[in-house]
Amino acid sequence: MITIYSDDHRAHHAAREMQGGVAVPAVEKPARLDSILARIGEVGLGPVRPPDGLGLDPVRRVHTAPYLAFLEQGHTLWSEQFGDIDAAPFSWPARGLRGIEPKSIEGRLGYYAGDVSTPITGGTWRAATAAADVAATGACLIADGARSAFALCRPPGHHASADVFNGYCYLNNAAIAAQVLCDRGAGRVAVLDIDYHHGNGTQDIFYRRGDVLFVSLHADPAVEYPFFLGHADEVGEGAGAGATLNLPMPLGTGYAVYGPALDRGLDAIDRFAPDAMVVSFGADTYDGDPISAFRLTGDDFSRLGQRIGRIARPVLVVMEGGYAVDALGRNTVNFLAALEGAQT
Ligand code: OKP
Ligand code: ZN
Repeated sequence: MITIYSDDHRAHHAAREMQGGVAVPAVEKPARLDSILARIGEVGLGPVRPPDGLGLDPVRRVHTAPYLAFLEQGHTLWSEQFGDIDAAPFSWPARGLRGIEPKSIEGRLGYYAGDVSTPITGGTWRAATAAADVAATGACLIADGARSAFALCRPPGHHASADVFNGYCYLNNAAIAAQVLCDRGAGRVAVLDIDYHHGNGTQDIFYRRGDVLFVSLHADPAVEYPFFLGHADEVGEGAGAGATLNLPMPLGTGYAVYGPALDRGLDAIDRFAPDAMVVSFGADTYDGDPISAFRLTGDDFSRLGQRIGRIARPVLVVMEGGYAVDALGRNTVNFLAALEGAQT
């Protein structure tokens, strides 16, 4: 399987994130991709190539212009006031307040942010746009006839909506890829999100559309981030009614529960008969993940890949979460190799 990768992800390396009320070293860090790249080389998964430099056009198809302007300038404006440290919000337009964009950078951070754990650093814009380019390039390869491709990118994207950054995500790489597939002629695209966390951004972006099916397997939002979306009764609206499927599962879920849920999701995708598929892949469903509570093993990731590969559609895999850095390369490449093997 071909991998698309840009070294520009290193520009985004947040010093800290908030967990349990204190600032701790950020778990979404450059070493994650080093682990995956090393394993790709070890097992000879396939070639690794840079993105095409597609620019911001694919990004603008998914995100609003004011949001992109904010993301691009945000750290510079913040630094003029607070110095060269990572920018984070502390105030939100919660219930009872007016949701209009303030003028000050502090206010704008709260306006566009969904949480306090997604710092905007001096290199965030560069890394996030490179990640979007990696995903868009992968989508072009699929549109040009590849059976599979792997967009190895960070920061991740599935929590980011058209105009909200949260959950370590700024630009929604998987949504950008799905939109590229639509724009390149796919009549129907399925997004299968198997990150541990619900892909609230991707769901929101496609919620009212019937041409993009969104299927997500994740920890129950009643007890896990992102908390405010991802329940089973969210099924889409308007033209998108029936084109969202959420399969939340309890903390502690292992393969005995996860496998049958995946089959349900894949059945729905089969019925939808998409021209192509985007998999938002997170390895944070792993037993040893430091911020998650599912119990998949290294071998289970091979089983997931095999089941998804058997669906016999062109597949772009887009990297999302996974924070057990030592096992991340093995788990991810287990998944990719099994997926490709089941396709042929
Ligand atoms: C991003 B992705 C821990 C706070 C962590 C953010 C999680 C973001 C996950 N209590 N909150 O979906 O892997
Ligand atoms: Zn996750």
